[in-house]
Amino acid sequence: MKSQSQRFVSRITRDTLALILAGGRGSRLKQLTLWRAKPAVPFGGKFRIIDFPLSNCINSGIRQVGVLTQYKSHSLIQHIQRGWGFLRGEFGEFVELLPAQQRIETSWYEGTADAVYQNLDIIRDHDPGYVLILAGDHIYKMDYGDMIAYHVESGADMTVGCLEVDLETARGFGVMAVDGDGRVRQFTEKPAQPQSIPDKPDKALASMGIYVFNTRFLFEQLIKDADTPGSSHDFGKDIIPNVIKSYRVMAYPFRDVQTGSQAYWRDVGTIDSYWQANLELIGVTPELNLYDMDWPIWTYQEQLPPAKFVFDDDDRRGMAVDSMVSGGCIISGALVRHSLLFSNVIVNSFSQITDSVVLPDVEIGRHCRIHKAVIDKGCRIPEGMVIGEDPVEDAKRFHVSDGGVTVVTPEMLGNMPRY
Ligand code: ADQ
Ligand code: ADP
Repeated sequence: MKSQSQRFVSRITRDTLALILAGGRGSRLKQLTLWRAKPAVPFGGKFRIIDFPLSNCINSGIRQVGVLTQYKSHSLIQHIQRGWGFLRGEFGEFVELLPAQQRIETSWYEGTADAVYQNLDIIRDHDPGYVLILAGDHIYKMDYGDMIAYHVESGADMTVGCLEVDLETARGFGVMAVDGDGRVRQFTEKPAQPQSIPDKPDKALASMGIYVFNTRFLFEQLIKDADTPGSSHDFGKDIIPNVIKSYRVMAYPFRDVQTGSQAYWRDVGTIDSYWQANLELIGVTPELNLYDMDWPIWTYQEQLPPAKFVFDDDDRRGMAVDSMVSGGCIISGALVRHSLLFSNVIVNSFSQITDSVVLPDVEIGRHCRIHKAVIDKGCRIPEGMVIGEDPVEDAKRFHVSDGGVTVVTPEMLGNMPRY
């Protein structure tokens, strides 16, 4: 039987509309976001990044979700249409696409606040008590019910999800200072000199870019911001620094429910962090457990046959060790080591893949050596190609990141781009 507090949480999550901001490009992911929005970037063997906040909503009991899209949204829209249509409309459940469509202004979405403002009439129509605003481009597992309950119990007008990060990292975030009650007293978007937490000189309190609002309060603030000359219409730059002056804005620390310590949360905003976060998953006990059936990550899945490891004609064995290999893959007479293969990757004889992330629908010819690389969706790697052994050579035809990860996209090989 549900306890009183579970009932309370389920009542407020049912009264919440989640809006996932999925319009940003994520330009630091370089060629991986040339043809797709960052939330549509494949992650973890069979998912796309947006599946994480979407799954968090579903697992938290939030079944009314709008996804705000703009930049290169084709693959994102297709993914959501194919994979996220299972909610029951007749019970008032939905995942709805909200592309920039010039409903109010004759412009595309400007900042993140403008993106929400331009959908005010749609939000009004759904009439939720609370609006949960999420970023579509982070990897984490979080029960939003706890955050919304905290928001309601603390009598807040707005609540900001936050994390402790290193001072250096904090420059890329909204950084806040809170008082003893957890109320936000200062907020600076991407400060050059982030302020540290009083008893932790090397840490700062950073915004996760996720917010709970009482709906009426959100409307008031968005309408006020829309009329403010010079505003960039962004939550981090404009709305939060403004509302903390006169309203109750609370900071909600995101922690691991079991351990109480900092929870797994990754921005995967750069090629290096993307490569690393994917490869971390293949460890024996990764911080992000995708095998946890209490918090499943949902996605659109194609119907694919199992991965197959075969001896080639010369009896050369095809194998993968210390790796994750998704459905539809065929490894024939080749060796895959410490790598993550997404769906439908074919690796031919005499080839070796190490420390690499290979996105879906890639074919790797014979006698290839690929090391420390990210191979984008749809690449056809020709026979004998060597990637990741000579950064100078690689930089001439591919992209090499600061951390020495080689990124190869179909266009660099003369193949058609895939989204
Ligand atoms: P940024 O990381 O700079 O800062 P931003 O570019 O504003 O984030 O994008 C936030 C989210 O909104 C992303 O999911 C992005 O895809 C989406 N988005 C961006 N512009 C959009 C638009 N015009 N329309 C629709 N969606 C859009 C923010 C906060 C910081 C916080 C970090 C945490 O401003 O305070 O610390 O997120 O990552
Ligand atoms: P990164 O994480 O690499 O910095 P972001 O997604 O944060 O990339 O976006 C980079 C910049 O592009 C931000 O200043 C953001 O406001 C802007 N931006 C976000 N979405 C869009 C969009 N749809 N069209 C144009 N510019 C955008």
